[in-house]
Amino acid sequence: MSDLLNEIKEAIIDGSAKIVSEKVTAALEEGFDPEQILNDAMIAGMAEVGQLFEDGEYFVPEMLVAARAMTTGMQILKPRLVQADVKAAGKVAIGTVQGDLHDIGKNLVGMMLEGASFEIIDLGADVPPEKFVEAVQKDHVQIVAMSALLTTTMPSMKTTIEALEAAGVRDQVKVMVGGAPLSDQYAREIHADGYAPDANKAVALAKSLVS
Ligand code: B1M
Repeated sequence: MSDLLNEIKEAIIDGSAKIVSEKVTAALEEGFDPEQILNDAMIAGMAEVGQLFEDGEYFVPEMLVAARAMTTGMQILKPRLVQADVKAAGKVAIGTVQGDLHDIGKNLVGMMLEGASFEIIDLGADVPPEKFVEAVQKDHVQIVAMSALLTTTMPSMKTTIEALEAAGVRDQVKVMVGGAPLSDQYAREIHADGYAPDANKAVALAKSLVS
């Protein structure tokens, strides 16, 4: 990997938003592909942060500053990743499920969907089932997109799908799910319409769900 990408990765691990900002800007000026900066440097850095947490070397505060540094880098990359078309491909309500505060993956998926001309209604993190239901009823979205990063919050996806059924709107929307602990099998078990392991596949899935 190039020195510059390595420096971005290290700055994510160190949680230095300032260095991430400088180096991502420099990498773009040098002509690096935004997706390469994102995947090879930034996401790779976050994976390492997760490993350090698992190994007991990092704690929540370190994860938090790394997340801030990641968000800073994503904001710089956003205009290059998102080149929205005029016509919306469909409307998506996206959120991280109840009890879960991890929003970086959700934001990334939202950003990529926006880049693929979807209109995004971002419900944020820690979203209770009724908020998703409300988005279907009031905003008439075609897709409900749920993210979960914790094994303990995955069941909230099932609860949300049940809430959509109880409100009588399940047939009006497609439900897609994603997040590190999820799998295709889990998505089928909870009767979601699709699962995507990463942001690019989420775009392909959303397109197929509305086509
Ligand atoms: Co936490 N955390 N965290 N954390 N955190 C993880 C997830 C963990 C794996 C770390 C570890 O142990 N190795 C672990 C979960 C274990 C488990 O349940 N299996 C964990 C834990 C335990 C916790 C706490 C419980 C810690 C504690 O308090 N003791 C706590 C829970 C708080 C809560 O949510 N209630 C907690 C807190 C936090 C912070 C708040 C400090 C911070 C989040 C800040 C934020 O998001 N604004 C944080 C962070 C940063 C992480 C790690 C290090 C990084 C997550 C991340 O942003 N990755 C994470 C370790 C790891 O992931 N290796 C960890 C980068 C992001 C781009 O990837 O989100 O996976 P990801 O998204 C991907 C795909 O999953 C997919 O596409 C994205 C792009 O490719 N995807 C979708 C995601 N959503 C999708 C939706 C789709 C489709 C695809 O369709 C709708």
